[in-house]
Amino acid sequence: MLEGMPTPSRRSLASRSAALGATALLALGLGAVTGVSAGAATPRAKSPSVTIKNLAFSPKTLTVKAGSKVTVKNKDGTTHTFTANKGAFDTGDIDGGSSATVTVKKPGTYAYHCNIHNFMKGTIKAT
Ligand SMILES: [Cu+2]
Repeated sequence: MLEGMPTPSRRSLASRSAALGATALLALGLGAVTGVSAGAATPRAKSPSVTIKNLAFSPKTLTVKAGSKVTVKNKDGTTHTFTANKGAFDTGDIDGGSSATVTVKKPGTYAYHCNIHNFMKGTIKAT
């Protein structure tokens, strides 16, 4: 009968919730390291980003929804900018190792470049 075993059942519940607690703590710890808030199932879709490394933007073409904030992470040791060719957005100088955010307001295709290194180019598509 079910009434015959209340103690083992309670014990296994307790150890299960302890395991869940450890998992939650682990997730929180990972979130702190990556900067992604815990519980966000699809962080990429919600916070699109462009990474600068070795004097190049990555990805070369990024598609976002109009109105999105795009985070630009500069992983080089030198300063870069993230500047729309026609002025729709511009981070200004982003020091090496830091990041900046722009909002891509309207749908369209935006070619952009780095003001300091004119050969650095990329495209944002907003839908
Ligand atoms: Cu640059």
